[in-house]
Amino acid sequence: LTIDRAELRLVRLPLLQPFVISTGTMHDRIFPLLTLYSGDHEGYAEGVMDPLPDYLGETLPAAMALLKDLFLPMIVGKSFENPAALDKLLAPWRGHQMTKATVDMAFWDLWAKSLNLPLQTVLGGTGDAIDAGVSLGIGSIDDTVARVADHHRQGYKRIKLKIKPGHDVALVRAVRAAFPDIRLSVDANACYTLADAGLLQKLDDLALDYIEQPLAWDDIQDHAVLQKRLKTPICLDECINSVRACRQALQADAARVINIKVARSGGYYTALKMHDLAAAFDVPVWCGGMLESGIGRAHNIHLSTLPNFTKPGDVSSASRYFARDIINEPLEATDGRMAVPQGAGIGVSLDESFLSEMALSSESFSA
Ligand code: OSB
Ligand code: MG
Repeated sequence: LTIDRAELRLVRLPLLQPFVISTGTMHDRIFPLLTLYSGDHEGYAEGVMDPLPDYLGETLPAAMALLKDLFLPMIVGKSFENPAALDKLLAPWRGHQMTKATVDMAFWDLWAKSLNLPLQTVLGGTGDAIDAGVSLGIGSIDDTVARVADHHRQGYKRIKLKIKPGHDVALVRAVRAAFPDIRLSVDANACYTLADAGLLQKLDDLALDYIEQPLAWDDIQDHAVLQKRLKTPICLDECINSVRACRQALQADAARVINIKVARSGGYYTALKMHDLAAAFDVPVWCGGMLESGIGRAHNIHLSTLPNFTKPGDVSSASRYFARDIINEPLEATDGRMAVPQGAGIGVSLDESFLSEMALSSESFSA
């Protein structure tokens, strides 16, 4: 498969509501949108790195520079037998998983389209719909209970509450009191330390499905210590940025649930290895989200059809985030289920007229 050309656009999509997590507030998504061309086929992916290094160390300006100066010149005009060949070329560069994943994901879409197969099929997934969960940003207790009620009514199969110090035990108690039976989890985005173990133990009585990334973003060891003191499973997100980190977390019993994000893994190969490794440890996984547009969301839906994705992920309706998406197909949950977009590759197409309005820049790369 020869990559004839690449197009890199920087797109800005305003969020309908600000999204607040322990590390900061997001008002919009600004992301690289990459198209790879081969013959009549086009493969798409979006980057999920933030403008500033808050969720992980990567940043948007660094990603744009790496794509323009290194990764795209390396691959345009070249032929790759399959995604493994591309992965081999990118893997030796250190770090920058989200940037590498942008290239990798676009190539998997292109490759699946060249084979005329849905992405889920080349990844090893099956089924025509997935369970949808939802991630609710930080807000007041009253507002959070109202949003939980709304999303529960819409049928979401799991509701995740963002927490931070001063916005944790009382909030989760209030939601649990109002909804004794729903599947509930919390995500701290790395804002506690082992000194907060006593506070986190108070969450143990609230029947949470798991507590996501309570401690530092790169600290597997402290999570293992904390897990010994909690009944509730710990789920790791930020920490799981390589197969080795995934294996070490599983071996240390630092994570009894794993959130898989392809972007954080550097590409689908690593994500698939993490998926299989977790299965070998009898640890369930689910697919995380990064407030993606329809392109990233379509990738996430395909990945979520693999067998060890036994917990609902953060793949919720696009209309919760954006007044208008950059794809033509509506990706909406119905009764807590999200249909897998049909057709070859990720199965969605770009709304070019809307994109031309929302693109801040565009650059084409040819051999
Ligand atoms: O920790 O999973 C996270 C959004 C931005 C950065 C980190 C995270 C999140 C979410 C939102 O939880 C998931 C989504 O709705 O896409
Ligand atoms: Mg998380």
